[in-house]
Amino acid sequence: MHIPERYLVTSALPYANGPLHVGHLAGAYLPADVYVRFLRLMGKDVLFVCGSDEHGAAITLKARKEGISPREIVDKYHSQFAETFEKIGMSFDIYHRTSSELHHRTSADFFKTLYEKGELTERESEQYYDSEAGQFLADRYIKGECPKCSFDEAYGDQCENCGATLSPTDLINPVSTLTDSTPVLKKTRHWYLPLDKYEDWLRAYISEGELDGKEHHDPSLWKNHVLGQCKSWIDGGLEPRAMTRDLDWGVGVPAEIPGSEGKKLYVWLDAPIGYISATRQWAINRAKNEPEADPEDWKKYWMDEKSCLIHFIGKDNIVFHCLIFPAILKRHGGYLLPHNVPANQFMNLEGRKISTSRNWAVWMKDYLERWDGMEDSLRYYCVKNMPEQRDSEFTWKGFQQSHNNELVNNLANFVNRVIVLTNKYYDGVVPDFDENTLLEGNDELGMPSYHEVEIMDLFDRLDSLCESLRSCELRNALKKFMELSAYGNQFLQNHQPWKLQKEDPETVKVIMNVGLQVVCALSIAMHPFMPFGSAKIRKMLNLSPLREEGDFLTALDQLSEGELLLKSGHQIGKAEHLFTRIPDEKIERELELLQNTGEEKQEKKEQDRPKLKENIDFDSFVKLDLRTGTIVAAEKIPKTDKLLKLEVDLGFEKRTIVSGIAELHEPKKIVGQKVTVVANLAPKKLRGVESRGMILMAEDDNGRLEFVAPPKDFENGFAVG
Ligand code: B3M
Ligand code: ZN
Repeated sequence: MHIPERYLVTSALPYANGPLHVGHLAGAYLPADVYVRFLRLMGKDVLFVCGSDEHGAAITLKARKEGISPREIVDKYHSQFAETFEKIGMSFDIYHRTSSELHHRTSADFFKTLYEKGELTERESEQYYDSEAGQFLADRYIKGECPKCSFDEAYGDQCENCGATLSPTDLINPVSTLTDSTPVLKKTRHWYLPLDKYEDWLRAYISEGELDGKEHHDPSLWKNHVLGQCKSWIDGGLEPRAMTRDLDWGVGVPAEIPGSEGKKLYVWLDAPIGYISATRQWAINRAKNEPEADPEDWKKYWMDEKSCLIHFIGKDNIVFHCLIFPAILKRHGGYLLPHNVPANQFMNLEGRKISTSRNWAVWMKDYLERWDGMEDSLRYYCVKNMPEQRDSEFTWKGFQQSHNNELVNNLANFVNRVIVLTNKYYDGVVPDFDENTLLEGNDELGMPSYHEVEIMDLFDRLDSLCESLRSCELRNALKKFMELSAYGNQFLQNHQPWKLQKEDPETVKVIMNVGLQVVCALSIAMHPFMPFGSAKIRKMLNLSPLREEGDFLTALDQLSEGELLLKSGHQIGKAEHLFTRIPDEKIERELELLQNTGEEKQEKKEQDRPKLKENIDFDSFVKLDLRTGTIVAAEKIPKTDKLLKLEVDLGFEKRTIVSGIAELHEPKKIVGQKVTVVANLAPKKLRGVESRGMILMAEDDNGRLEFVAPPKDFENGFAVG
């Protein structure tokens, strides 16, 4: 196993088709930033790249909706993203974009090499074509009924109701979202990557961490959910995947390839190559400014065996980074393959999935405006609740509590006490002390002094925190950080220097010196998580901000040698507010904004209310047989996200009814619920369960879904009409 000399770390390139929210931050950006800052503090050569993903059907779709060009859309979001990332403290070495000329060139060349090496197979297939719009339809442009759950708004690539992966021809009654017309199948030719042929080596790469029969990485360092997803894809059988599309926005297939006209690279081919073009651009930029730098320096990160490639992403991007991109890189040749892909799961918000279309999110842009100067608090809360192994939850109350109880009461309080007392007792000069000053009778010959014991303990704590960071267990590392601060507080509390100062100033010097070393250690360990706060503490200590050039490693070395981080005689600065309490009103305001007030929202509501359907005659209406009932049993249907199997008592009989409400209603909580049932709906099989009827639900545009039901004491089986 090689010990990496050099790291290339990437964060998923965000789609430039909508604003960033906290789920993005906690998923793919913050973890990478914490990790990268840590590596730099450990003296590693690390390059951190990202950029906007500016191609793909989602962008043209959005442009169409807003009646502007794709270029306008990507320009708007690209600059917004760059600003957001900068404000929240993302320390990218470059934030690039895939609409750049360099990227187009890089990815087109990549495609050309694959083509010339005979790695791509050309195939004819039938795809949906919108004759009215005169264009082939990307998967996202087609909607229809899901064959699995009958949801009638499923997309050509996925059903958002049951989560099934679909292809457009699976949809029942497909409709083009461009013109609402029925698309027709038309022949087209595309180039495919024969993933099926790579099954064996991909399996060895994922399961054993082997490549070409050699050890490549340690798979035990990969997250279980990442390995699990990859294995289940491989076990499900890999299929050739089209690498081109019929689109007019994207990277063109190189003109010298016959049949290239009108063809663009598939966005999932060009986007990961965006990591490469970003690295190239970084090298070019640097070579302009630094005489000894070379525009070819990017190759060290992508081609030198001593480098290590790490992708931070969200769980929906796993197959692309763990199977498809590695396959592309390997077949191209010359490039390193990912050594780890520490994907995160999703962060929910106040009990619901974050949803852009439903405006259920904490938008980064809003946060940065309304919570100016509190970037670290969000970083702290998002690391604390990072969806590392499973989905996690953002709540505004939780945010407030963690800020007030942990950052204010624990961390800021400790730092403040040490700085204030040092100024008060010693005019801000780090006190020297007598090694032999005894606190707890540590006076046996050859035994370390009390101060030495404390310094060793500090070393152990920092070392263990480093271990967690090294293995990318960020929640754990943050916990250890807060424990160190809590320890500092406890230490002061135990010794009460403010009571001791009069009668035993020599002992107080030892206590305060230890306290100062802990504050200095905190300023270093805090830096990956909360770089702004770290700089503030450094200023209070009258130290320069960390340079991210091995500063943590140096501190550990010093402590292990018994050397102090803050030398006696060093003059510190004055206390400043590190964090201040968040009042309830501020949180209530956020909750209100989230819960739909504001005029803008009301307006949106009018638009979002479903359009009235056509009139029906009375006879059609009376054909409906609506009855009162009670849910008597409920259970989730395995392997679905939304479906519940319900037993409903209709008085005269019990029925099995399948209902798509599992995400919002827990089975055990709805037993006993009164319901209204469409009792004469023709039976239908859903996921192997025959559903006999339908439960009436009311849904609003916030995703609230409630039972339309008679009162509790109403008997079952009676007519509703
Ligand atoms: N833009 C998908 C996403 O934002 C995609 C990531 C590309 S990483 C190469 O979820
Ligand atoms: Zn479905």
